[in-house]
Amino acid sequence: MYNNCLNRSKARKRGKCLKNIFAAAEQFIPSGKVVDIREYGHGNINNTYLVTVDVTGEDHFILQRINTQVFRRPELVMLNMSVATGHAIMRLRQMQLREGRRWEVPRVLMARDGRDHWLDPEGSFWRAVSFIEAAKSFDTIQDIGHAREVGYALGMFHTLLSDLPPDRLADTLEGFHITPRYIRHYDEVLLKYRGAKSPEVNYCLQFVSSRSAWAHLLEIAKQQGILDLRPIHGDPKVNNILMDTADGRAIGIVDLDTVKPGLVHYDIGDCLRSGCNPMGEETVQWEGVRFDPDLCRAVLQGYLEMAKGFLTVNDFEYLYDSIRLIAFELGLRFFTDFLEGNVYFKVRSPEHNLARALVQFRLTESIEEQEKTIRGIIRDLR
Ligand code: ADP
Ligand code: GN1
Ligand code: MG
Repeated sequence: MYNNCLNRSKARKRGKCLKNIFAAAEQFIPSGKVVDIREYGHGNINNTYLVTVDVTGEDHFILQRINTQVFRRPELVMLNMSVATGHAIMRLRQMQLREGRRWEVPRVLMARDGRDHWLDPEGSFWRAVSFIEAAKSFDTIQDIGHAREVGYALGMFHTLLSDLPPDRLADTLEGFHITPRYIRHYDEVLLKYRGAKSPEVNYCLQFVSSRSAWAHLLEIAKQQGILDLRPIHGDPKVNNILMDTADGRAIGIVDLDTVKPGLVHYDIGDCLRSGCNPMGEETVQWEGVRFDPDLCRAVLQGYLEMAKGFLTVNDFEYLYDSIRLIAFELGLRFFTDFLEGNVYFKVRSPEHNLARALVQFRLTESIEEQEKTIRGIIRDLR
């Protein structure tokens, strides 16, 4: 269940937990007072808070308790964040942004002891980042213009890191986006599953088994040297992309915990599976989920406007498969987590991850049904 103490009910536990959040927030302000703390955003992994302080000029910041069940080496997450943001800021200074555009990079804030994080008495890992003002993120794609900006944001991010040697980044989450590893884990979990086999569970079981051989293709292309490792974001879904509240243009991308060496295909696939599903990944009406080709064209147009220059012929060859694969992979990750008893993603009910898996599998089917159209869009934009 959502393990967030601002809404946790057990009074004693909640009291202790609140004390830790306030204590954590205070670590990241050199002077002044914390005025308010509230939950922020809808991330599935960390606990995120917006902190208001009475310091003029810097009146808000983002405070996060890193989920160390997921990120076993949070110090590496912080190291990557500082390498990636440092490089992006340097590149940004050399770049001419188009008229009227802004691009913001979240900054790591230091704790009073000069470190980039603070451990509370219970051992929780807290970090703070600068708040990007006058910006908003959406959980679902709003329209064609939004889709184009979401693509632009990913293209901008890849451009800013395109000359950073990937080996300067650590692997913060081993196996992340390595689909064959998710399949192996799924097989192990399935052997132990003793729960009910409802029609929905059976649909998912069938769905995975009919696609698991194909799911190795990006990793095979990587091993064969057809696709190269580059710095990637890892999680460029719609709600990690911030839009300017004044003009609706993309101004930044947050959630840098999964920045690491990887295939840009993981990012492109993730951005498209998220940006082309107008019903969103949390809908309960999974049967109505559809991959929208017009949104796909817009996201890719926005992306390629920035990134076309560094994509190779081979990169283009694998674009369609990466869209299909990352939707499938996320469905598999949600479904495995459901079978395993919800140990990874935050959930609101025991069936939440099953509902999310159904959405991604239906989205995958819709991508498959429209293969010709999607390949046509990619061909047109090359
Ligand atoms: P999680 O890893 O749990 O997804 P995120 O880092 O994505 O956590 O933060 C959750 C949400 O908070 C984001 O989707 C975004 O809307 C908002 N957010 C995060 N960092 C910032 C920031 N620096 N400025 C403004 N909003 C932010
Ligand atoms: C998680 O943290 P958040 O909500 O931005 C997950 C992504 C999934 C996403 C699905 C580290 O992202 O991989 O695509 O949920 N992040 C991690 O909503 O596993
Ligand atoms: Mg997030």
